[in-house]
This record gives sequence, C-alpha cells and structure tokens, in this order.
Amino acid sequence: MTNHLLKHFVMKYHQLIKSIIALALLGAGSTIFTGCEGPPDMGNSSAALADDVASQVYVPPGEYDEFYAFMSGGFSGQVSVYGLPSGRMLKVIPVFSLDAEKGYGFNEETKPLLETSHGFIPWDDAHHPELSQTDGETDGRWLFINGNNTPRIARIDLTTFETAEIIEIPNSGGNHSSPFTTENTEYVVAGTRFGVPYPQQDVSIDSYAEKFKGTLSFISVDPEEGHMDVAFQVLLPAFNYDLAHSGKGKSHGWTFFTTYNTEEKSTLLEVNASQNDKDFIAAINWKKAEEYIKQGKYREMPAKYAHNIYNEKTHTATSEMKDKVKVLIPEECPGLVYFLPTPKSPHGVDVDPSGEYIVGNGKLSADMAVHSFTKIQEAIANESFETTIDGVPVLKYEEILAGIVEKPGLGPLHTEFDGKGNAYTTYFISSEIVKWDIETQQVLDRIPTYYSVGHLMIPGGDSRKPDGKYMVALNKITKDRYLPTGPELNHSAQLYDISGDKMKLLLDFPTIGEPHYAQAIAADKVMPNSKKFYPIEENEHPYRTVREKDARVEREGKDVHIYMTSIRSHFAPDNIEGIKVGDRVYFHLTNLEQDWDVPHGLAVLGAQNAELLVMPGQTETLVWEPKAEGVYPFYCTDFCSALHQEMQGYLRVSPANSQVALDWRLGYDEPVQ
Ligand code: RUQ
Ligand code: CUA
Repeated sequence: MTNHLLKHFVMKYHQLIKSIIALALLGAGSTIFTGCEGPPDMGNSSAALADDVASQVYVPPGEYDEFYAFMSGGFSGQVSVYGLPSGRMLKVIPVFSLDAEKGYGFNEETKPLLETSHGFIPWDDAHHPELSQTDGETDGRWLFINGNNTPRIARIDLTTFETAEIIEIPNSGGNHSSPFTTENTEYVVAGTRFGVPYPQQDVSIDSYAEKFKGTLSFISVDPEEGHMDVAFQVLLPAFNYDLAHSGKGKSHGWTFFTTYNTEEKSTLLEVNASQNDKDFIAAINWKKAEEYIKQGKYREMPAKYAHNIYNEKTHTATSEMKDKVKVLIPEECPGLVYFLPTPKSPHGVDVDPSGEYIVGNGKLSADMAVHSFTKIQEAIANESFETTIDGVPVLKYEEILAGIVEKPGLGPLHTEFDGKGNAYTTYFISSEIVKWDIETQQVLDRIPTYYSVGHLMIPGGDSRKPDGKYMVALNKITKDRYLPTGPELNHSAQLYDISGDKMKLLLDFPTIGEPHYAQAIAADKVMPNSKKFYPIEENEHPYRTVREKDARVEREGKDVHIYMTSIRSHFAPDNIEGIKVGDRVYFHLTNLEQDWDVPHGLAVLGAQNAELLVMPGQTETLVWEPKAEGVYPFYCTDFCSALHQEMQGYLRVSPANSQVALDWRLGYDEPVQ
C-alpha cells in the first residue's frame, strides 16, 4: 500500500469513528449501545477496489442496463429511476410534488392528483417504492409509494412511468409503514406513524394514552385496473407504527407491522419511547379480517379522504372526496391481531422468501430477533399468551423465536434476502451491511458502507424470488465521496456484487432527495410493455384537437379557449389576436406527433402557473391570465427538430374595452388549414 493510500484510509477511519460517535449520541439519546464490535474492516474502501470492478458496472454506450431501480426521492416527494449496474439516471417520476420538468401539478390535467382533504398539497415526503407482485414475484405492472406527511399511497403505471392514482389514508398521521404489498397485490398497506386522536378532535395532548389511537389500513388493489380503495382499517393502541411487510408462501394472509413508542408518550420520544425492553410487531391476519368484513362485523366510521385517478384516455385526473371507512376493532374480532414482543424499538420488519422467518430489526437492541411463523401459529393454537392489550393477545417472546443474530452490528434498520438462504442487514450506526444465514443466524460476512446506511435493496429482495446478484445500499451521509457542493450533499447509493461469498463494492452514485428505500426489477419484465406514444385516435380529452385544420380559438365570456396543435416544427395557430386584459386564456395543446420521444413544450411570456411538456398524442392545458396589454411570444421548450428554434408564435393582448376582433392564423393571410 502506498503512503498516500494509507493516509487516505487513516483519514477515512477517523471520520468514520467521529460519525459513529456523533450518530450514536444523536440517534440513541440516553440509551447507549453496547456490544461494539470495533471498527468495520477497512480493507474494502473504494481506493482498494479490484481492477475488474469497472467492467462489472460498465454498460457500453448503446446497450441497456439489466435492471430498472426505482428509488424514493424522500423529501423531494418523487421517484427516480436508475439503470443497474451502471447507475445511470433514467427518469424522475413526479408523484407527490410539483415538478417543473414535466409541468406535473402545474398543468390543469395533473392538478387534481395532488388534492387531499386538506386541499391542494404541492409536496410531500415519499419513502417506500413497492413493486406489484403476482405469486410473490414482482410482475412489472405497477409501482406504489407512500406519501408520509399527508398520508397517501400513489400508484405509478409502469407502461407510462407516470403517476396514475393517489389515495389518501384517513385517520392517520405520518404514513410510514407503507405501502408494502401482499403476495398477489391483493392489498398494499398503510399505518399511522403518529398516534392521533380518534376521531380527530380538540383534546389535551396529555390525553394521549386514552384518546389517541393508531390505525393500520389495508388498501385493496383492483387486479385488472389497479384502482385502489380503503378496504378496512384496524383500530389499535396509539403506538408508533414504523414499517411493515406481508407474509408470503406459508405466511401469506398475514401482514406484520413494527411498533415503537409502546410507552405511548408524546414528548421527548428519544428518551421516553426507549424505555421498554421490547416493543411489538403487530401481526394482522388479513384473511380473517376479510371474513369479519363479510360478516358485517365492522363499524362504519366517518372519514374524509381524497381519491384521485388519472385517466389515460382523457389525459386528465379527477379527484373525488370519500366520507366513510370500515373499521375493525380487535376486541370484537378475535384472531385478527397478535402482538409479537420484539427488542427494542424495531424499525424494519422483513419476511424471508419462504415466509417462515420474520426479522425484527431492533434498532436499539444489541442482538437481532428472528421470529418463526410456524412457532407463532403454534403459540396461537395453544393460546399461550403473556397478556392482552386492548383485546390484542401478546404472544410469549421465547415461544415464537426462531433464533437471534448475536451482536451483529449497531443500529440495525432493514434486511433483504438473496434467495440463497442469506439475509443482509443494514447497520446505521456502525455503517455496515452484515450478511447472515437465515436458518442458523450465523454472521457470514460484513462490509462497510459510506456512510450511515438506511435501507438496502436487492432486486426482488422482499419477494419470494430475489435476484441475488446485486445489492444497493442507500446511505444517508455522503461526506467526502463526491466533489463538495456546499453545505448540502446528495445522498448516495452504493452498488455491491453479492453473487459470491464475499460482498464486493462496485460503484457509488448520488441519488435525488433521500432514497429511503428502492426496489429493482429485471428490465425484461418492464421494457416490452413500455408505451411509446398515445394513439391520437384514442384521445378523449374534452379540449383535444386531433387535426391541425380544427385548430381554433373560442371565446366564452372572459374565458378564451385556444385549441392548439403542435407538430414539428410549428404550433397551429401561431398568431392570435383579440385577447383582452382580464381574460382567462386556456392553451389546450394537443401534440399531434405519433412517434416515440417527440414531446413538444409550451411556454408563454409572463405565464404564472405552468409550462407544458406534452407527449405525442396527448393534450395538456396551460392557463394564462395576461395582466397588461402588449404582444406576447410563446415557444416550444423541448428541442424537437432542427427547426425547434422556429417553433414559436405571438399572442396580442388588447385593453379590456378594446374592439379588436378574435382572430387566429398559421401562415400569412391564410386561415389555418
Ligand atoms: S425508513 S432508513 Cu424506510 Cu423511511 Cu428506514
Ligand atoms: Cu417542438 Cu421544439
């Protein structure tokens, strides 16, 4: 090793130790971790990458990646799509936040997608992308993701890579444990992170333990169209519900949610929610729930929540407000919920591909508990309960344990599986990933991450059929990995080869926002279904213009509707007169192109609420209210042909009382043809 490299390592080592101390103090409050294994093995730093690593991630120009990876944007509210193994960014899909790049949430057609019971919300915090599954395998049809702040679940259509639907989750605060799917996408789930008064009301915060509740929600997904509905909610104590995963194989029919703050405190949680040695995993038998619903054993509760659907034919979203929800109460529904004691403030809960092992990632615990589904069933059959909380039996910890992973690392958060009998767990505080054997719970390998890894992802890693070739670590801290960019650094993903016995670091690449979680899928499950354009003959937008000769301008009082078309390289019409100050001008732009990858854009001088980016065959609307008289240029914002710079027009605005007649044209002295 050269001196230079050695220095580099020593520097890194010091930084790492500093981070560990700082994070332990920050993260653990007064609860100090025990069982430190010492610093992670430093022999795997990027500087020590083997020569063949570059070739493992090299995808030659013109060739495709093997996997699509969908990363959550965290506080950006979006999803970003990357190719693996190259780490190339392919697309940002706007979901819960306005997106200027695509006009999402700005144009009239997509605005309804962001409607909620609290009104129009232009941003949210998105955490967990989850691919739809059939028979426990990712099927490439849809991607779901949760809105964390204003509780919602979105469905993205993977033929268009666009947000197709958003449903709000009522009676919740902070939808974190979401939207993990069941084996056939019967449901995606949601759960309240924050206990909230139930029903919402003006009460003292001190009444937390008695007036606050936690709801877990099952959102049904229509098998054909994908449309979502709040099928039912389960009313539980006001614990914080953190993460979830559904059973598979033998445990199909169950969903598991982690809890913390079983202390039910409302202040200084870093101390007060870390008192109990064990919190719970709430195990819900959703097949049982379906029986209770059928028998009518639910209560219909008032609830206000928005359900928003984008229609691909009208190219327009609609928003509907719903007003009730079915609620199941555990006391009235025996066998519906059990609590599995799990040390200590578990974050992730992960179910291995066989469905037998349920891993509780106890983030404040020195060891990691692995529960056995078989033993859980036996304990339930024997009614071997420790106690009962609000009608929910608590199983005995020792009786349901498959085993423990002893002192694997500090601050376990999430586990994924490779389909070859191995589990991989992230350790936030010791900044490492540990590989262990699911059946024996023996640690097999460990590798440092740079730094502070949260989730990790193996393609199909939470399904019955993981593709155990690559693993991606999603790191919270990026210091010293990339060129500095001021106080804020992008978060970082690290790609590992997990095909052999030893994990091997291959690549770092920055991500957008905070990639809480990601999922990936073989490209050939998605690529063949990818849409290239929208057939113009199927366009049912009420303001469509499907032939250039139908382009026109119509006045209805103060509303002026411009039925505009675009094709390389002009708009029709491109000269418009007779608009007046005080008018509301609607540019309904239909892109007549019928070819892949030929969008046209539209920007108007002084327009205050949108630019458009219209896909081939689609219609979108920009609303403009001119404030002063003059002549205003508009132009195409997407470089669409050699004559893109010529793709422009003018709009004349006259005083409110002007007699200038409404007129439009394309080409001199000729009406639009
Ligand atoms: S979180 S780092 Cu999924 Cu929002 Cu665990
Ligand atoms: Cu159309 Cu540039």
